[in-house]
Amino acid sequence: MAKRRRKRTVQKAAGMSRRGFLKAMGAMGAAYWLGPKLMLGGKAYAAPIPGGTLDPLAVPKFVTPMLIPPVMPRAGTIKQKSGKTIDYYEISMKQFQQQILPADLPKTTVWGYGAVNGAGSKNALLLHNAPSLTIEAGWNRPIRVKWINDLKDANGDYLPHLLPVDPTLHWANVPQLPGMDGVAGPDRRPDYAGKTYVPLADFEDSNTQFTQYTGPVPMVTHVHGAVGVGDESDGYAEAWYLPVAGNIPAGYATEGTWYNFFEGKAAASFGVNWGPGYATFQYPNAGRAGTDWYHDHALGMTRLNVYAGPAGFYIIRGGPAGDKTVLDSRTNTVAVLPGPAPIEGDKFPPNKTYYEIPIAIQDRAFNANGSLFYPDTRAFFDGATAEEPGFIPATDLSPIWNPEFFGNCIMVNGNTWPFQAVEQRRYRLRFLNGCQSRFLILDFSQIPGVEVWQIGNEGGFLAVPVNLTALGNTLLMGLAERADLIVDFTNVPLGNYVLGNLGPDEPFGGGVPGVDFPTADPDSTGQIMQFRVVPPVVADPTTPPQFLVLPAVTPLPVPVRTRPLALLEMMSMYRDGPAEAMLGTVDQNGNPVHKMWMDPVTENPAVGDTEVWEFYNTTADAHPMHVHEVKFEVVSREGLVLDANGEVVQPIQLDGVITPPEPWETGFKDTVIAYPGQVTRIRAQFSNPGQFVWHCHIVEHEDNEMMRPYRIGPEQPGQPMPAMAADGTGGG
Ligand SMILES: [Cu+2]
Repeated sequence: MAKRRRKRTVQKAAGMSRRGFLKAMGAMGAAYWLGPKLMLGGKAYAAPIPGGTLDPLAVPKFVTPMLIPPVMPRAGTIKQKSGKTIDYYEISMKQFQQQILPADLPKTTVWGYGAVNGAGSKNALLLHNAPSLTIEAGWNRPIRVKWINDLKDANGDYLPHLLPVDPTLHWANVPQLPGMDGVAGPDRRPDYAGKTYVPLADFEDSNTQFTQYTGPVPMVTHVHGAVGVGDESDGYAEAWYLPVAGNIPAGYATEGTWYNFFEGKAAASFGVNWGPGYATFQYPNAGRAGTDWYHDHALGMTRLNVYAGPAGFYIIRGGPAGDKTVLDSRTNTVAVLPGPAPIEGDKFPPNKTYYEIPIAIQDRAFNANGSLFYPDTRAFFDGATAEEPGFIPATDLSPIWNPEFFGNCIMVNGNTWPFQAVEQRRYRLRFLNGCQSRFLILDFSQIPGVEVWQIGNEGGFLAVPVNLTALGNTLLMGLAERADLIVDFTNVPLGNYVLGNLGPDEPFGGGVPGVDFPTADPDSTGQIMQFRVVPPVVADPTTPPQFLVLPAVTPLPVPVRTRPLALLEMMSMYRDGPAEAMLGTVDQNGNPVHKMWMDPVTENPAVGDTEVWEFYNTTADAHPMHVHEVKFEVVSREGLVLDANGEVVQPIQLDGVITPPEPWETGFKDTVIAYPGQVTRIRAQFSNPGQFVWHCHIVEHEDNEMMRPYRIGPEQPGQPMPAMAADGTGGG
């Protein structure tokens, strides 16, 4: 299918100006999308962000104490033949109700993970929550998890999705509808030729119509940041599985394309048996100590599955880059970092005082009855309807999928706008941006006297502590990025203060808040949570961050090759709006080559190779790029030559303006912001053979072609072949 790129007028501000998807006002008008923006004294005020029937301004803020997630209980420990002891967990995903909104508002039906066997822990917390309990891992001590898909009702029947599933993407395709090649099977983009999309309420005739998918939900869990994990345990998007329900329709696939291959591999590697409704993964925890997280990764459904709730922290401690290796430069002895964090056996909700706290920030929207709101029509995004310009198969537009989604409420550790009491002392706060499409710019400047230092990111400790207060008291966080902060409230006057957000309520393209883009609505999404500063209980024993000597960062080996890769936006042929986001390669002449999920692997490092990957971003927006299996170094960024319309000139040319990594991008990362009009270079060593993925972590993008398989080492005997591409290629 021929595609054209959108033409747009842009201004270039340091190569990073905001040039979003969302310029076109849809036919539905201002009620459906961002209204005109008013710049007032450097602050921009946007019309309220649309969402469900619950007005975010009607949600009382700072009335709920922030939940500090306790620790996930173990089912037991297992002594391996090698003599190594591993921790064993049995964790299911279930549907339940949770008080996410303040207590006087309705509960919300969500999904979440929880332990179903606590035999290996005292005071085991067998409960499900969103976000879920924190998995505590010891460095180099493997963890084995039986992940159970238990999305069933009391009768044992499957539960349909809480949110509208678009069946026109390249998705799990549980009903095994034939793809463009006429072949039926899971993990395809169904061919709906001869049928017309209608909303669920209007669906009558399956011979001439199709609608959203309401069947059983596929799930597969990924530990984001896991290093050295086998591909069978990485949560490959085509290794999903359904719950064991009594009413799975005949002809439905109960597992994804790769499930059986990985089942055999897990049995051979670890002696574990998989069965209907579950898979058992094992994580070596070989990476540096740091803050990872786990969430669902099913093909074409990650945005919906994660939005429904299932996610949690996964913290690795100890080893050669653990807390005990941090020194105090004044004495050259082990430094004291703020703690404790929750430990196994602590209660839910906690009744202890913690000075080390993980904080997951997620955006959500709600209906007045408390249910989650997520758009069920493309019209929400830009007004495109079944009549104008029409949907797949008549056009290239998916009827339900939205290119981005911005929730109008901020949820922190599972509650909207909570508060946290903090003493006048130092805290260690591990932040995660777990939003859908929303880049966050945490703003500490509304907390007088606070001093904020960043000591870690996705790959554990930075090379040196970074004084964020000296850099403006803000911190940019792309989707899935983590920031390990020392926040010092010692000199903050007693009182209540808001942690703000200066990121935009729309796609992020870099630049200065309030100058290059309007900041988030100051009355809703411009606020994250409240800190209530109280007097200290005891003297603060922790080492001031300027005296912290962080463990040495060992550089990766010299790269053996450089891989130019492209970030691409596919504009609709029928409308001034995106049809999908894509990845690809860059050919020898500098021209991007589009690749779809179904195309054969193009990134294939040999085992042990170190490579530079270059993300050439030809789109209008920044994309947080995540590579599974490795932690990488950020090498540099460089501008691309743009034409008069602000489009990246093709063949691609470099403009020679090279910028080094930001101070908070030192050490190792697993997710990096690739700005528009730039190439972002990373360096990684690929040590463990297998089939993995790299993708954008704007989950709406990831679900619609902005994800690619990659393989370390040779093809594996017996591995599934990709479905044939529409042009007859594939199968390689
Ligand atoms: Cu993206």
